[in-house]
Amino acid sequence: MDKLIITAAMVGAEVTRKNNPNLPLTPGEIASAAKECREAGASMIHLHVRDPQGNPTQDIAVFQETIRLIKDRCDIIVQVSTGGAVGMSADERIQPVRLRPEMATLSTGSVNFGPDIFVNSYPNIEYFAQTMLDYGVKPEIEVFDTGMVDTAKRLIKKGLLKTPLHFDFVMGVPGGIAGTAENLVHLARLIPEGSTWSVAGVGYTQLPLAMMAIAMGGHVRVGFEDNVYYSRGIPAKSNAQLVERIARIAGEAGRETATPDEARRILGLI
Ligand code: KMH
Ligand code: ZN
Repeated sequence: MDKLIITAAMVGAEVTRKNNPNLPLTPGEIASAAKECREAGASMIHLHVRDPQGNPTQDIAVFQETIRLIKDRCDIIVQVSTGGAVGMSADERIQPVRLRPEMATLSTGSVNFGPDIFVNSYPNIEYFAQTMLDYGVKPEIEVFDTGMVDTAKRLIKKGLLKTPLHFDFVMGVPGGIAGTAENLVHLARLIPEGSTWSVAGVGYTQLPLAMMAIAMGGHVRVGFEDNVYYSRGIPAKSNAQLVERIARIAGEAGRETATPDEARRILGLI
């Protein structure tokens, strides 16, 4: 098995300080949290940013400043979000890809998202994939439900996605695929041979799905975007605390965590 890549999704678009008072919001806070996560064993961050009021934004200038501060502090891989927040336009969401980050997310389908809808029309998926090709940015395919794997396969056939792909199975979103063991095994079997994958379990599914991924040879995403608790009713002290637990469990199971450069090699970034 490859070494384990831990991705920290530290900010998200929906979480607030009411959900967890330790949520990083400003570029400086996000950069410091990224360094802590790196020291705890993360090799990648999935990056959302906020405006000065703490609301989600895809403003390229905020991304630029945040990435600059992160790179000042550590060597972690930065994967920008193109999902942004529910209701944002495609043009708004695609902006950070123009900064040529190492990776960016690409959701390959629409999904009910709690009471809302996270809209990804097929023409917009092609637009995002083409833009990532143009800017030389490797996508992480965000899979919220099974059919999204099939859409990714269709994009490979059209030449809009280059293999090997890296998938992230976001499981347990109300409206998306449930975070069960059977579903994770099913998704891992569906993706094209030679792909890499990680799992992001939402809420209480985060830890058990992460433990499955460690055993299956997949990779793991944790962080406040998906889960603000350390255990039932107990808010996590930091994103790094969630990363540290995964690194510890993986170590106990004989699976070392990847450094950012090792992760770059596993993902074909270098
Ligand atoms: N905030 C969600 C609606 C991504 O970052 O690519 C979408 C999301 C996916 O977070
Ligand atoms: Zn996200």
